[in-house]
Amino acid sequence: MIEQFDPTEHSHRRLNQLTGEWVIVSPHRTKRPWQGQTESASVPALASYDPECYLCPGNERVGGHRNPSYEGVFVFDNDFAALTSDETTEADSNELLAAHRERGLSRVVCFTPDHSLTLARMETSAIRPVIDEWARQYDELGSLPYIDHVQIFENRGEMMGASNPHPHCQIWATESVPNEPAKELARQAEYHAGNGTCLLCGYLGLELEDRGRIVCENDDFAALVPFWAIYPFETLVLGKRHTGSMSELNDAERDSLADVLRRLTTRYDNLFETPFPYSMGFHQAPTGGGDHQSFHFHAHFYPPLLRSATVRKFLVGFEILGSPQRDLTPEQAAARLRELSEVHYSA
Ligand code: H2U
Ligand code: ZN
Repeated sequence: MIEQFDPTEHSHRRLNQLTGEWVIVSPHRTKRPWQGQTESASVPALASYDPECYLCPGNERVGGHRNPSYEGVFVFDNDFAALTSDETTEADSNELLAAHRERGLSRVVCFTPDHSLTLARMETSAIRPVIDEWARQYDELGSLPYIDHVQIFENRGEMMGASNPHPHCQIWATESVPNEPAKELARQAEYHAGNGTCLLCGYLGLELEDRGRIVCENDDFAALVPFWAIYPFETLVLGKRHTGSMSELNDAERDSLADVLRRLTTRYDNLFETPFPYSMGFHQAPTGGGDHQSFHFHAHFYPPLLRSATVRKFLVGFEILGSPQRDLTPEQAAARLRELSEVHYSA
C-alpha cells in the first residue's frame, strides 16, 4: 500500500519563489512536541553611554573621526568601506576569468544615541525616524549615476559578526544588483510577465487567507515565516500595498513598518529570552534605469538560532554541497513565534 503524502510527516522540498531554489523539509524529525530548552545566554546589561564605543555620541571612532553629540539618527560614511567610488577604467576580463569594476559607497546608520537599546526595545515612535532615514538614503544613494542597488542591512549579535552592540545598520550601495536581489528581480519580472500580477502580492494574499505562517500584522504590513524558509525562524516582512521601495511608503505605512519591526523583533527576543541575533535587510527596486514595476519591496530576517540562546543552525554538509534543509517546519516556527508576547521580557 502506498502511503498518502503528508507534509507534516514526509520529507519533501519546497520552492523559494523569490530565488527559484529548493529547500528540503524533514518534518518527521520533529514529530515530538516542542522540546527546546530555553536556557538564556547570559548577556551583560549595557549602559546608555559607553565611553569605549566608537558609535556613541561624542566618541572618537577607530578611523580617527569624532562623532558629533547627535541626538537622533546619525549617519556617516564607513571609515573602512568595502567598496570604493573612484572612477577607473574597466577591469581586465575574459570568458573564464570574468571580472568587472564595482564602484560603491558604504555608510553606517546609528539608530539612536542610546547604546543600550535595540529595535525591539526602542519606542515605535523612535523607529519611525530610522525608517525616514533609510528612505532618504535609498533616494540619495540611488540617485548617483553609477549606483544601481542600495542594500540596507543590520547584523545583530556577536554570533552574526556584529562588531558592536550599539544599535546600528550598514548601507552598501553598489554599481550592480547583487546576487540575491538579482534572482528576486528576475523571478518577479518573469512571474509578472506570465501572470500580469505581482508575485509577492499574490503570495501574501494566500498567506493572509491561510494564516498558518503569519506571525503578526497590522493594517499595512505582515510578518510571516515564508513557505520556503531556510533558517528555523526566518521571516519575511511584506507590505500589503505594492511598492518598490521605502521611499514610496506614505506616513501611515512608515508608522506601520516601525510597528511591525518592533513587534517582530520583540517576539524574537522573547523566544529564548535572549537578544536574538540575526542578519536582516531590505530588498528594494534597483535604482538604475529600466522598468522594475514588478519588484515588491520587502524585508528578510535571517536568525541563526534553532533551539535555545546558544544552539544555532549551521549551513554545512549537504546544505553547502546540495540544497538547504530544515527539520522544524515553517508552520511550526510561525506557531511558536505567534504564541509569544509582544511585551519585551525583562532581563
Ligand atoms: P558591523 O557591526 O555590522 O560590523 O558594522 C560596523 C561598521 O562600522 C563596520 O562596517 C565601521 C566598520 O567598518 N566602522 C567605521 O566606519 N569606523 C570605525 O571607526 C569603526 C567601525
Ligand atoms: Zn555606543
